[in-house]
Amino acid sequence: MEYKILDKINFPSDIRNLDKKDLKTLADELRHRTIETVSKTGGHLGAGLGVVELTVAIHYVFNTPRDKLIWDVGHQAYPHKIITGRKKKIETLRKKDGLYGFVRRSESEYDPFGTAHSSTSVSAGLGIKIAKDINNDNANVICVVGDGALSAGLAYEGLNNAGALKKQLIVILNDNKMSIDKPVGAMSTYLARLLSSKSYSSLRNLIKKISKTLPENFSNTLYRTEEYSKGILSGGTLFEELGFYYLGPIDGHNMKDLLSVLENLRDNQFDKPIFLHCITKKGKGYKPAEKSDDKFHGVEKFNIDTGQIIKKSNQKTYSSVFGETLTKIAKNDEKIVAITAAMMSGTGLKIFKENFEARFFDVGIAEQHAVTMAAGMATEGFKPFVAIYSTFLQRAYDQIVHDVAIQKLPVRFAIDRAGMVGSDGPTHAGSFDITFLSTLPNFIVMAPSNQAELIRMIKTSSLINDFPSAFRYPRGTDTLTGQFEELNEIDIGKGYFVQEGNEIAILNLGTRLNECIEACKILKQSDIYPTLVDARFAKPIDTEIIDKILDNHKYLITIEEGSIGGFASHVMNYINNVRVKKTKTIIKNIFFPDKFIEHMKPEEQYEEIKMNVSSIVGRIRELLDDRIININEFNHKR
Ligand SMILES: Cc1ncc(C[n+]2csc(CCOP(=O)(O)OP(=O)(O)O)c2C)c(N)n1
Repeated sequence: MEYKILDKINFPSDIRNLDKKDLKTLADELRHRTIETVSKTGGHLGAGLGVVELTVAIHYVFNTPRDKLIWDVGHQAYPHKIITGRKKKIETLRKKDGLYGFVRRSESEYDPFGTAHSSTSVSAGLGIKIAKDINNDNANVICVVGDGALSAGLAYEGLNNAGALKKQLIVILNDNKMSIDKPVGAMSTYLARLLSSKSYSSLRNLIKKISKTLPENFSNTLYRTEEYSKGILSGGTLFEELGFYYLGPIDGHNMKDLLSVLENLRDNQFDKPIFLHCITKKGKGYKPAEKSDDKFHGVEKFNIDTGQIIKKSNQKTYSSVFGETLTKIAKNDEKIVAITAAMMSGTGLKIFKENFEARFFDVGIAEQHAVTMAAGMATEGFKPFVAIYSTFLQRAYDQIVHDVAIQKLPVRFAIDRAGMVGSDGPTHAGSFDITFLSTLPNFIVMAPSNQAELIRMIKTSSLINDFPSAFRYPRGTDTLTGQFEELNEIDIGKGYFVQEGNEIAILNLGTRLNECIEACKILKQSDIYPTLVDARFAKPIDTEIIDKILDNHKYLITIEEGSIGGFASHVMNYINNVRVKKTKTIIKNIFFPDKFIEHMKPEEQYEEIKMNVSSIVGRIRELLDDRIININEFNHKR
């Protein structure tokens, strides 16, 4: 498709050469290009569509990349990527060797700070501003943060510090009244009140307020450009109390208003940071997105005309198995409560909310709070299930250690998106949870090898009342075999033999089990019959089963979808430091390599890290080839 203006734009410097009246057309074209792209690549759409005007206006007014622009989360930065030198590459988004689905420093000088987890922008921006000040560099620093991201404590830590330091940082609130699901919390209500409050509607009053609060030159300029000051208010807000100049709310899709305000911010000196409140619409300009419940927050490839997703799997996701199972168990156990940190749909908990509204808690993007709140509930005899993606749980580590593990509170962690996650890449991969949880005293850590096992583990953890427990499961789908009713809870710390063979044993933790089964089938053709064990527990490990393996096998391979220091480390610790009997069994451990794995399809990732079927076969053959070499050496020496 040809674009009248966008085709001439490669960098923000091209935009700055445009006539102001063409910026609206540029924004419309950029919006269209973004829709066109995401329909082919999949990814985050709604958020980007909501900031198209803001993106164009910021790059037009400010001197990026010298002025630093920091997008919170970074999922809304696709339009920004298109006009900052990545127009041709945009269709490689989220693919192997292609552009990243969030923001990363290595991709462009227009991306001064990597993001993907939410609510970091103010802290990062403040750090950059402080450094600039020390270097006598007066470049502007602009952070764009969403209303959803403002539910996280980290955002307030940044605002609080910025207010106290009186740095001339520009924070733009992109208020679309949406997180992924509906936004939650008192802040969301407060922002809505700011928007609707009648007392701010009179232009005369507004100007008066502004004149009182803002530096003189700024309010004078504002006065002159009356047309945009409609709706602007200042003073008396929470943000003022935090030490900011508060401006807004303004219409974040009105190019003229945006330009006037941003130019004022650029051309004036302030003795405090600025908080500019912009009202935007998530999914703006694309009807199917505007109408959908999640405003096309994250989508697969879709048909542009209809908005229909092109390929939908009819298999069940692990997340939905979790949500449905917990809902069934909760029917007979009124102590069960479910907690999510802004990921109700993603974690499959919508069904739980529909059934038990009063026992469901979406705390917003507040993982730390979610964990400590769950710990509080556990002290009162409740059975909290905290469903958080592995990668986001990293943020709540001290709460896990200090509030849960040390107090031995029976909080249940449902850890979604464990292992490789495909096109969301290293910022979203669930690589570390086995390691960081199983290192903690008192924790019980499980990893189901399939969806039936997941059901068993949810049932099991509902019965663990003396310890914290966790079960971790991957993104994606599988075929569920087995009925809820017939799937019983399991014994703590007990694995099971999937098949008994000889010479070599595979000790698997998690959903590589299918690959191991396939690998065994292939090896059988070469008369190799491995024993295969599903360990189920990373902690406590099944020492009885390990003893049996060591007594009867020359070789042992452990396999898990996580970093070094996890399951294998506990197995090796048992063998080397705890077990009295020495072993001659040769042991290899398969886990994630010591590097962050790039974004690509999950199957490509597992191929790269040598954890797919053919690699598992290859690794077993390698071990057995060593056997031949060893025997040859032995014969030779004789
Ligand atoms: C720490 C963390 N938890 C959860 C997420 C998942 N997540 C990505 S975007 C998003 C919603 C952000 O809402 P908002 O800041 O309002 O931006 P919008 O998508 O509405 O533009 C969430 C919860 C995340 N990126 N980081």
